[in-house]
Amino acid sequence: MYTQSFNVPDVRENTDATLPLSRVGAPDEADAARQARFEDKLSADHKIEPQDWMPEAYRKTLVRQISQHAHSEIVGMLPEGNWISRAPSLKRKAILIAKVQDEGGHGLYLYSAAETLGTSRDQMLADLHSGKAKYSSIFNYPTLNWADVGVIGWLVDGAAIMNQIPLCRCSYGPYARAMIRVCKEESFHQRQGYESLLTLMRGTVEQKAMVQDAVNRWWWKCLAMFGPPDSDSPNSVQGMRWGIKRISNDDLRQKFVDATVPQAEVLGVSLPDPELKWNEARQHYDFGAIDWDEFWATVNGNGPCNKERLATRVKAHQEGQWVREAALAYAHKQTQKHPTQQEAA
Ligand code: FAQ
Repeated sequence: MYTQSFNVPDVRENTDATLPLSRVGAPDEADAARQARFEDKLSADHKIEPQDWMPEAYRKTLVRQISQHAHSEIVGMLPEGNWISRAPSLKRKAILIAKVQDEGGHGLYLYSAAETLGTSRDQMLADLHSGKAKYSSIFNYPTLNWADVGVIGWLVDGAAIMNQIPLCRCSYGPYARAMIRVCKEESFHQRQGYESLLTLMRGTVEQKAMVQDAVNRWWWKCLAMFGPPDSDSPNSVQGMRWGIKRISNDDLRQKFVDATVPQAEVLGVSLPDPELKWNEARQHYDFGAIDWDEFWATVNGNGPCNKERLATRVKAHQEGQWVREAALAYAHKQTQKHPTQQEAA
């Protein structure tokens, strides 16, 4: 699996890049000054931009997180995309097409943000297609009925927004700016999902049962989306020190539960957790234990749909080869025809 932990060697100019920091001797003055400027910017809550010096471990961490995020967006198109041809009305079909297309757009903003760190999109996609790169666990579960589409909007997009709002304040400028637009669009996704479920809950007994069944299947998976408990999260401490992560996995999970329980009440569905209860002393909902074995099995490639999702992505990429070639050939032709215009652009 794709694992770039924070303890990668910190590569510095004019040093043996293969040695970890502890073995390269005292940093020279220029290094110390660059590191100090970087730290000062973080302390002042200023953004780090692509042209700025940054420690190699910070760069790698961002490439890891942003590329995983981008992969999640494009793999995340598949479970809902499965329902485009079976949407129950023209209105629902148009909304769903727009939503799935938005997710593709999010992938593109995120790949572009990651490319500013010096890793090519081809490399990131190769890592996804070879199974080396991670993407969100949530997209390895099947969408079995139409209510799953509404529940993905309500709960999966809801969890994604909860996680992504703090990323709008991430210390890396291009990621933070991409997140602002992504969050606005995710907010529409969440509302459309909830509205679709409200409509079903005003329908027949069968439609209500379909919603409850979908909620039962997705609830625990959505709680796991926020990542392992803080005590088992190897990347959190440094990610927070660098201002990449602003709120911990457990705190975001709690915020999501607290925000979602009242929404479930309005909708008229129950959440499948007998231990879910308001805790007056904590002023939060208590909730039951997440099955972390299942989460890790899914993250490690053994969820119900991992193989299918990856195969679909690889096939789409291969079948799109001629489009990429045609676009490159067209761009090349335009450069030949109008060299000055291209330069000006
Ligand atoms: N699935 O130490 P931590 C969406 C991995 S977008 C798979 O806590 P970190 C939109 C983690 O990578 C959803 N792997 O890691 C949409 C790490 O492995 P590594 C995606 C997971 O980075 C909606 C290891 O476990 N959102 O839904 C998961 O500090 C509807 C240890 O974990 C983002 O990517 C997981 N759920 O925190 C699209 C947001 N959780 O890399 C279509 C940006 C953890 O060391 C339809 N990412 N892992 O080998 C983040 O905020 C963070 O990366 C976390 C993980 C919170 C996901």
